Amino acid sequence: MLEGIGLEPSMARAATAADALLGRVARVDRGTVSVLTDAGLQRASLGGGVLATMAADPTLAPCTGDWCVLRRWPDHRVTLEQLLARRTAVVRRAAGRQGHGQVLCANADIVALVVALEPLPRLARVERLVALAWQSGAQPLVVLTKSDLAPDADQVADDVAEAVPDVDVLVVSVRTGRGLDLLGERLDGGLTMALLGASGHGKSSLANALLGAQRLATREIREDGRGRHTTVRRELVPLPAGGAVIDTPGLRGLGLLASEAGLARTFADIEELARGCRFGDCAHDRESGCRVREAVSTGDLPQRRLEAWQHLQRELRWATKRRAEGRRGRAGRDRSWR
Ligand SMILES: Nc1nc2c(ncn2[C@@H]2O[C@H](COP(=O)(O)OP(=O)(O)OP(=O)(O)O)[C@@H](O)[C@H]2O)c(=O)[nH]1
Ligand SMILES: [Mg+2]
Ligand SMILES: [Zn+2]
Repeated sequence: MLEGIGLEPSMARAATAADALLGRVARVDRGTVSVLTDAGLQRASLGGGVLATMAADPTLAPCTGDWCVLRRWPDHRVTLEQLLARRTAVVRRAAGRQGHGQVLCANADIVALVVALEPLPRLARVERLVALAWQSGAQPLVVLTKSDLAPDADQVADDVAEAVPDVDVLVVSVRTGRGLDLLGERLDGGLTMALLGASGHGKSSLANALLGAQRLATREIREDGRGRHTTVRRELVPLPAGGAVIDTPGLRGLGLLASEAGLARTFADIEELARGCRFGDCAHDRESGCRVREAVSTGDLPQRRLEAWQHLQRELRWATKRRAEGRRGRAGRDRSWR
């Protein structure tokens, strides 16, 4: 079981005690976790050590995708005693909770940003999702869904691909089956793919298609075109052919955590041009000798892309400041994700 979903020899060494059992968290429900193990699915409560660590740092609460060590007690209780170090983690700034991010999923190898082709995707949204994915340490992948509803799917895919250099863009449809084989191949070798994106864009439908079974609930989107949050829990589902998908609830707000790494990767073209600016701290606004604005004026860099970068930079500064202040700001909620 665990072999097929990314088990590494070093992990097995963490669970050698007679009463210890290695596992991977499939889902979390208020204080109990469901854990995949070689002895089947185990329900476990949280051990004292884990509870203490979580109190100090909420991002260390067990999360879907985590590898962990369980302990089986003589009275048949099972507790989660240790989380293994995460290789990747998708973390976003949590609404209202200062300082700490919210971990959306752990140990995904690929973070698939699921965006419907109908209605027409907004490139700024895709860039923002990709920045979040780069920060996780996993490989981002853009998956454009519902191609059956979009006659100009290929054109849109080209536009998206241009906005996110270094990231592959797949066009899929669960209705026609387009692209599903290619998507499935990405999991070869027992990789884990997390599905992230706004509600109603087809994450659970994709998970079901990869699984070959209607295991996860899906629902029609509302008449106003907005999703309605059918999925309410993050869930890791192993696939029959190996590998696993993590289905997640639709993202409402999408705060960036104060890390510039994700932005730099998403806007590598701007970072590259910026090295040619006269001033090292050029904001590409009104400074003289700005190579970035020059590229905009010659048409080498789309104006929209510079604006998206500036927007995200402002937001990042705002988040950093708020974290530094260490208290709840007046704007306690995440900015809504338009
Ligand atoms: N035409 C078409 N409809 C699709 C496709 N994929 C998903 N849908 C429909 O889109 C609606 C939403 O799909 P879901 O899979 O529930 O979306 P989700 O992203 O999981 O939504 P949340 O769980 O709310 O975050 C459902 O009615 C699906 O049948 C597709 O490829 N083509
Ligand atoms: Mg869903
Ligand atoms: Zn500049």
